Amino acid sequence: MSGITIALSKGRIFDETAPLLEAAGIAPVESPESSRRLIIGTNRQDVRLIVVRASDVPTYVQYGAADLGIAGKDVLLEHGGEGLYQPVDLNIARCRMMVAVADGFDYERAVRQGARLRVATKYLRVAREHFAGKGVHVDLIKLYGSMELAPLVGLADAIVDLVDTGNTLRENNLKPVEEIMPISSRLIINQASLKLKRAALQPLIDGFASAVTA
Ligand code: PRT
Ligand code: MG
Repeated sequence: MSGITIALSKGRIFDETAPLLEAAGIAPVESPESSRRLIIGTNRQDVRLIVVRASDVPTYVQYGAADLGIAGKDVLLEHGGEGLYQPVDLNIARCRMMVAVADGFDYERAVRQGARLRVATKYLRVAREHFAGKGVHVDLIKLYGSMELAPLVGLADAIVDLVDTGNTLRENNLKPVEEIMPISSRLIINQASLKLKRAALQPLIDGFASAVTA
C-alpha cells in the first residue's frame, strides 16, 4: 500500500492518542472507540487507522502491515522491538512496572534468605531480567491477565504487573514492594517504511513529537 497505515489499540492508550493524532493533522472519519470497524479512514486520503489489540501493535508494525503505531513500553519489551524504530516517547498511558506480594508476605526477608520465589506475570522477559539482575531465583508462571489473583489463591508468591493508582493492588490486599521501571507509550515505526516513505512519514512523526513537548 502506498498510503500510510497507523496501528492503534482501543482502551487505555486510545484516549490519550486522540489529541496526538489531531496534532499530526489526522482526524478519523469515525471513532475507533465506538466503531466495530477494524480499518478506519481519516480526513486524509492517504492515511488510515487499523485497530488491533495493544499487545499486537508491534507485530503489525514489525511486518509492515502498519507503517506506524503506538505501543506501551511494557508491550515493546516483551515483543523485543525487532524491525522497529522507536523515535518518540509519547509520555502517555504512564504507569510503573512493579513487583507486588500479598500484604502479609515478607518479600525483603524472602529475598535476603535466598528463597526461590514463584512469580506470576504476563511480562516474562522483564521479570526474568529483573530477578536475574538481583540474583533472585524465580519460577516464572505465565498469565494473560488478572495477575493480582495469583498470590491470593496460592498460585504465586509475587506478581510482576503494571501499577497506576495502586487501587487494584489495595482492593486485593496486595502491596507493591519494588519498582522495576517506569512505563509509557512510544511511537513505533517500521524500519523499511521509514526509508521508503520518509517524505510522508516525517511530518507525522514531527506532529506527534511536537504534541508531546507542547
Ligand atoms: O486488553 P488487551 O488484551 O487488548 O490489552 P491490554 O490489556 O494490554 O490493553 P490496555 O488498553 O489495558 O493497556 C494498554 C497499555 O496501557 C499497556 O500496555 C500499558 O502500557 C498502559 N497502561 C498504563 C496500563 C496501565 N496504565 C494499567 N494500570 N495497562 C494496564 N494497567 C492495569 C494493570 O495491569 C492492573 O491490572 O491496570 C491495573 C492497575 O491499575 P491501578 O490504577 O489500579 O493501579
Ligand atoms: Mg486490557
